[in-house]
Amino acid sequence: MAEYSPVAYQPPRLDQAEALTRGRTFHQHLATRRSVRCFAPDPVPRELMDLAIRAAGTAPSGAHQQPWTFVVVDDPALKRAIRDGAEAEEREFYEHRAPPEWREALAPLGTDWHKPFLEAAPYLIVVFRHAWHPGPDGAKRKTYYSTESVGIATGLLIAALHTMGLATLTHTPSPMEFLNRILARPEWERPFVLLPVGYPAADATVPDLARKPLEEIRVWNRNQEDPC
Ligand code: IYR
Repeated sequence: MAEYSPVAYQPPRLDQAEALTRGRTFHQHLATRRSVRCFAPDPVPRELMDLAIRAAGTAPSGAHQQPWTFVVVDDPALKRAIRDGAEAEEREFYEHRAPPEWREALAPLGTDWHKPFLEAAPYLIVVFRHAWHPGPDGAKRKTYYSTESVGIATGLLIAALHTMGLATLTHTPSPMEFLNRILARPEWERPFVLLPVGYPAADATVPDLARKPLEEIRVWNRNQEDPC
C-alpha cells in the first residue's frame, strides 16, 4: 500500500482587489463561450490540444486515480467513421427513440441527426472514463467517483480550449460504444463525451439562449426554518 507522504503547499495569497479583478475577468471570459456546431476548416496547431489536455489532467479525481483518457482525432478517415457511427445512432434517436418531451426540450437548439461538424472540425477529442482498471495482476480494480472526476476534467478541458480561442461542442451521441471499436480503446474505458474542436465557421450561428441569473442559481444559507 502506498503511504501518505505530505509535502508543503503554500500558494501566495492574493489581495482582495486582485482576487476580485481576476474573478470578474474569468467569469466575463467564460460568459463568452458558446457551444458551436459549425466549424471553419482552418488548421489548429496540435500543441493547443496537448495544452488543453494538460489542463484537464489537473482535475481532482476520486482517490487521485485520474480515471480518464483523451483521444485526439485528426485523421480524416477516423473522423468519417465516427461521423457515420454517430449519425446512425442519432438518426435512430431523432426518428424513433426520443420521447416527445425530449424532442420538445431540444427544439430551441435546432439540432437534428446530421452531424457534419464531426468531419468539419479539425479535431475531435473523445473523452473516455475508466469504469475500472486492470491491476498489476490483471484483476479488475475499482475506480471511485469516475463519472464526477471525468465531468470535472471535461469542464476544465472546455475552459482551456475556450481560453485559447477555440470553440467546442459537448456532443454525446447515444449509445457511444461504437467509439471503443473505432478508436480501439480497451473495455474498461467508456466513452464519456465527444468534443469537436476548432474555430467557428465565418457564418456560424448559435441559438439565442440566455444563462440563468445568479439569483436563480445561488442560495445563501437557506435552512429548514426559513418561511419560503
Ligand atoms: N445527442 C443528440 C441529441 C441532443 C441531446 C441533448 I440533452 C442536447 O443538449 C443536444 C442534442 C444530438 O447531439 O443531436
